Amino acid sequence: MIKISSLQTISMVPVLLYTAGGAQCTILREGANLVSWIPANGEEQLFISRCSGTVDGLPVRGGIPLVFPQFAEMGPLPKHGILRNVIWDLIAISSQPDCATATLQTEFRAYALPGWPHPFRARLVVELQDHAVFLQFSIQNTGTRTFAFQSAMHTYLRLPGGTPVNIHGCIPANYFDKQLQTWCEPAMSGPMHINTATDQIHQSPATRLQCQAGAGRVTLQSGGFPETVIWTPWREGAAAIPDLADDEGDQFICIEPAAIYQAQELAPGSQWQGRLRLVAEAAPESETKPVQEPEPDNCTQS
Ligand code: TA6
Repeated sequence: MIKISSLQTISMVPVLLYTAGGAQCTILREGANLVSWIPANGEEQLFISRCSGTVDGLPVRGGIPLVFPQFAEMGPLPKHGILRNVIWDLIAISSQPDCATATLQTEFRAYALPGWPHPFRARLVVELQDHAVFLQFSIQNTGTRTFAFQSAMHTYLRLPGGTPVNIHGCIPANYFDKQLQTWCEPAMSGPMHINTATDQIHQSPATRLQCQAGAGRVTLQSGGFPETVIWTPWREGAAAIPDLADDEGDQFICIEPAAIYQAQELAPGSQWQGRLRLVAEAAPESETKPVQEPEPDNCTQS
């Protein structure tokens, strides 16, 4: 039996959701991070590094960290902003046979943080169904001045290590390549094929993307985010990340609905919403088998 000995311990207890059909997910109160999602009759879909927590001050490496109000190092705040490290309150939880929902919230007062003078309320609603999970992330401006912000749902999708990834459904748009530090034009057509370190900010939304690796396929449908980040360090980039094991670089890909170059503005009293629905399914066999070479023609001309 687990003993809860203090309020501090209670605040760290993760939130678990289940459906009657057997799906389950886990949300950490630290960062309101959805660190595990196992659909009914399925496997874990999200990646968590086994080195998470080994470096002081770094949030969990994996799950779906929420980025706000700054993306990466594009401002004076800590990398990816301020929500990843705070303890969120669980304000509601409910369960029906086919669906379970949790709502977490955190509030910041004005001038609580150097570099960010604006008060706001952040809320995350997670709704679990048998084969899907839906996240609704909202920010309310509780102050008296309009502010602009960047945001992302930094979704770490788990991969069978070493398997190339195909992303179907990308809307062609210019992208910023963070490795090359330059803007690029979109590829002509077809799925995006990834088997090497990649770090790109695409100027189009993840309206309906399918990430396929091996036999698994996850569909992402986002709303409210105009851009999409695609990042994986792959094998070659793992060693540079202190809280990632050297063999974990090709075990995840981050596909992140985002608002970065197209920052969002929020007037006093108003609310912005970003949404992400993930659906797990097995890929059709034709997409998982390697393309067959045509059989040699054994016919003899008569
Ligand atoms: O979203 C992609 C990215 O900005 C990458 O450039 C990479 O640095 C990644 O995020 C991880 O950031 P983190 O702060 O979690 O190490």
